[in-house]
Amino acid sequence: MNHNHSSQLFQQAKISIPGGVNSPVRAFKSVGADPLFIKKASGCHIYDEDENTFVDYVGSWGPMIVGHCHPEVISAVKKTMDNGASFGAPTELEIILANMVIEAVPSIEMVRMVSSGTEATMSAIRLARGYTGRDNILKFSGCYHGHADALLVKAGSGAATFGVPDSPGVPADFAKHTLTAEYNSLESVKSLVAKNKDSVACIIVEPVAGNMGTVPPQDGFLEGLRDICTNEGIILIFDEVMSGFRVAYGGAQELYNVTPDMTTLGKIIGGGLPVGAFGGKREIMEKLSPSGGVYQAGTLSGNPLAMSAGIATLNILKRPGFYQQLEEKSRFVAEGIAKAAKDAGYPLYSTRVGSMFCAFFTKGEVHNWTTAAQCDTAAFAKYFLGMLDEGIYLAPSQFETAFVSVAHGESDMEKTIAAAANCFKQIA
Ligand code: HOZ
Repeated sequence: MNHNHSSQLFQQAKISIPGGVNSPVRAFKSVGADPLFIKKASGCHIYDEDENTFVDYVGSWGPMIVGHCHPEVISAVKKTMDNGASFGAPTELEIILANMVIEAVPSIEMVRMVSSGTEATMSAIRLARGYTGRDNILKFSGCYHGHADALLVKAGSGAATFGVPDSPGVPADFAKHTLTAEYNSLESVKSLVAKNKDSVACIIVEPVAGNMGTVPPQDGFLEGLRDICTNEGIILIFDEVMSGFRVAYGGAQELYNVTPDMTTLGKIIGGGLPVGAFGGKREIMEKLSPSGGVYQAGTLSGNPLAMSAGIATLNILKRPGFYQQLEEKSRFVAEGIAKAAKDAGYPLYSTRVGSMFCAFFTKGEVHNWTTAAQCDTAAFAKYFLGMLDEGIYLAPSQFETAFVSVAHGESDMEKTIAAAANCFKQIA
């Protein structure tokens, strides 16, 4: 497969853009290749600048649950654009999307829109600190909550992929209030909370971890966090930027029936346009400026184009049978890949929650960052490059999640499984 044009563009990009990319996870650095430059996408397919077509399991890192260029989303955005791209003033669209989010997500009584997941988590933490009057926060190794200083501590996603989970540039003084526990280990949480009695403002967790590969919560983990937070006066924040409207319409909190105090959202609620949101109990949210004193703001917050793309997307998700169909497709492709590995005698640990899945290149089980980090990343790189050559576009890192959309057709998924079978045979 020819990638000449993409490689030329990458050389050009590197002159003017650090590392040639506007977000590190887009670089193919950890798999030893140049990134593809994408020209367009439609349904579950993306097309690069060399006229190659791929079945896409990145889905813009999560938002494209209805597929790329869904006609209803396109038409909603075009209609809104005709009236103006941004006003820096309230619009009715913001109320409509806010109400849809409140109706869908059990923990959210009020919500504020922002422009990215990073802004959502950063602001949610400020609010939790302002509300409780406490400074410490607790997160989990391998979880990624965007790139705010206090959260770039033992972080997943690109920070883990490139081996800098604690980023240079974050002063030790800023990171000292971030406590880090082991995902799926209530013991590690209890011990930190006990050592930092009455000083932990919030526990922030990906209820389905999606930034160290896909790591589901083990039975009792989320319930245990809920109990600890309730007993200790700690705000429980579910970071559902990835899992929100993805693993169920009401997110992981609906799926696992555990209600946090606050929730962060992004990705799907913007239908592919830049968006984020954080919400929760009214008494907490009302502490936010201008009703309260905790400051947070943004020129493009609640942008009309993003709101209309989000509303159109959520309207599609609400249709009867949507999640059932997505579940069947996701099961088919994820189980097909796992079986292909087994048939080739290749050791793999497969995980899936709804349309989020991962093939971990390890013999052992993966329940946290310690076990995820044991994966054979060199074998993953071979698999990634083999799949790319077969026309399958995966995230270029072992420590990311594959996303299925409702636009993935049977032939696309059969092609994916056949490609995986070839790759496993070659690397076995
Ligand atoms: N959460 C996404 C990756 N795991 C973010 C994408 C990005 O960092 O660009």
